[in-house]
Amino acid sequence: MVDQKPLIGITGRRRKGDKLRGSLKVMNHLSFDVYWVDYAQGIIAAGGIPVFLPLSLDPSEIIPRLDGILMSGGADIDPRRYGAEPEPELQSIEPVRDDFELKVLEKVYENNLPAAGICRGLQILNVYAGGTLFQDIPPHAVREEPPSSRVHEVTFDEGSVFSGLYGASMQVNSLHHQSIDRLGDGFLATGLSSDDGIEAIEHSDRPIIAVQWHPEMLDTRDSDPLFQWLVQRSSERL
Ligand SMILES: [Mn+2]
Repeated sequence: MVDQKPLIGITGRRRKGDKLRGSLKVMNHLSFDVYWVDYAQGIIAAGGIPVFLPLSLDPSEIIPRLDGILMSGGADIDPRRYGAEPEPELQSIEPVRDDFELKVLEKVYENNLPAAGICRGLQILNVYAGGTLFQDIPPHAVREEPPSSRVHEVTFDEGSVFSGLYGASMQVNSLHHQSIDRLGDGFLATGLSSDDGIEAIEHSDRPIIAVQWHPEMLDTRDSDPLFQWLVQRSSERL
């Protein structure tokens, strides 16, 4: 056992200055990479060291030096990435981020790095593996309540990674307006909502799991099993 904490990369998003409240007007045209703090807090609480990944990095230079990766939440993925045309209900997209994250996942697969996905993170993992998305599923976009509100149940398959982490079922928050339609190659849907939505996936032979809800926004963030799983699996590489 090496007495060292694993380095866990976390993806973020890009914004122009005029989209950031409080940014000086003179900086309106400048780009900012932004990251939610809660993902990093979850990793820190589980014993890992979070590393925010700027979108300009070449993934082939950084991914082999990391021990694990967390694919975070964010905007819709460009449907053309999974062979579909944009529907009217599609919300904002970030092609630069799509491009970066798909290259990150190429390197994650090459290096067999442990990975966890949250919300958009689950979706980009699915798209990378050849799956598709529903572009709008309004009942799951519960955005009028605090993001920590547990609004529906997820039931986990017996014997899955998730039943080992969370038990037979759990109540989760739900902020997503998209979800998995066709599952990507190698993934199993092992957590479902009562309306048969895919809420949790795990890879059949890689250390990759992902959830559609937001554990980092729940009051259980600092003891959440998803972060513990990621830090544990990443530690095994040290
Ligand atoms: Mn949901």
